[in-house]
Amino acid sequence: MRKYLSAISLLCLTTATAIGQSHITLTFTSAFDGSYVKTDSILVENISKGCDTLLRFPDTVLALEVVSGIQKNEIMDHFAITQNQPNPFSKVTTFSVVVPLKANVDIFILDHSGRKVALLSRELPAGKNLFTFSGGTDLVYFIAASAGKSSRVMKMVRTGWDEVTGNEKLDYNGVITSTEVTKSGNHKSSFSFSAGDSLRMTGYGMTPLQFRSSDILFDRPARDTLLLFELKEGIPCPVEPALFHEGKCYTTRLIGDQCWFRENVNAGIRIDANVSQSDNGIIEKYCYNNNPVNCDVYGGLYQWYEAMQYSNQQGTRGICPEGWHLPTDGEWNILSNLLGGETSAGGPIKEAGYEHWIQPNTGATDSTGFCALPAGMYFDNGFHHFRTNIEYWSSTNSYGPYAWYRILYNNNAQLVRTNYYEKTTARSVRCIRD
Ligand SMILES: [Ca+2]
Repeated sequence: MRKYLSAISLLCLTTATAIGQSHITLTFTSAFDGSYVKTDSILVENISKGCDTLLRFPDTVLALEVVSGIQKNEIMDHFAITQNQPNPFSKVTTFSVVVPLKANVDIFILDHSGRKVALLSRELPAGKNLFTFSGGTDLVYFIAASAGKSSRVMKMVRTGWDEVTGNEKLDYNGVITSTEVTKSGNHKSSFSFSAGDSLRMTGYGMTPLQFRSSDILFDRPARDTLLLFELKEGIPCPVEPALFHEGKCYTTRLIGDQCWFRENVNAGIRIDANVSQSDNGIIEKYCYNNNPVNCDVYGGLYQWYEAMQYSNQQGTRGICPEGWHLPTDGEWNILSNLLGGETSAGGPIKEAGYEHWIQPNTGATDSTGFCALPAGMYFDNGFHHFRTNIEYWSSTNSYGPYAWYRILYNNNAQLVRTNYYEKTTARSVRCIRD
């Protein structure tokens, strides 16, 4: 990720002079596990205005026409980079820089890590100035062009490693003088944007294992910006892609027809686990080993009555936000059956890899994006099974001191349904949409 951050800071430097323009260019790129991946589509929602627009690959640039609030600079509005052709490209591609008036222009080519691989500084005549770029060993490049107070960014994508060559090369091929002005990116007439509006941007792509993946970014852009989606498996629920609950942001995942939290609930105040959670109007949680850092990563651990907020009704809201509830045993069954039943449903919902799960983390693909983490549990005056198990409550009573819950293990792919240990055991909670 450090590589991408350096790319962003570099581009911020080259675009910092863009304030005052009446167009803002948002350029999107995506990574999975730190490596560049293709962004299939991007949903940009203007939360302040209630309108949205969808970009589809290879169109990953959105030029926002700022309606008001920023002083217009009519002439340099038309300063633009046209999308390179072809894009994606194998070895050589062309693009043009449109200059409305003769100007000194700096054109940088940056690779995906922000390293400057080519630079061309010269006076360009008014018109469409043509350039040829030969790719080197990278799969994604950015063109950054600046003239006076205006700057623009454009992304170029390679088709694959097979065309990898030596050094990058940037050539100037002259100018086409024309009164026609080409703007960077696509202008969406139905999509409006004013200075200060908040955008929610959802990027979609595929993981290297060909699972659908997504990420959500929030921004209130005031200048040209390069935005990086850090894609995770699964897609968010259209009805509520992300939400705040008890001071924490959660993202959501659509699995079949169900909409689940992607993170374990971490609501309430931490108390030491030798003190029982109680019906006191305050959500209380335990953190594994009484360490708050474990709550930040793995979520809180809740006794059943506390998770239910002292209701006995299955499907009750409990510690979930309004519009959500604690999943019933039947809702867990629907998820389990969708994923092949109790013997195999664990694999598609466990986070893959060994960052949190101890090896072998059998069957874990997280193809659903549910991202179950091995939070362990608290019972019998001790914390147990950290990084090897997670147990999720259902809101369905079994009998007396028992309720139904599900267990995931590091050494098999099961999603086990059981009621074996009492409601006083502290377990993890996921919320599901009403
Ligand atoms: Ca309480």
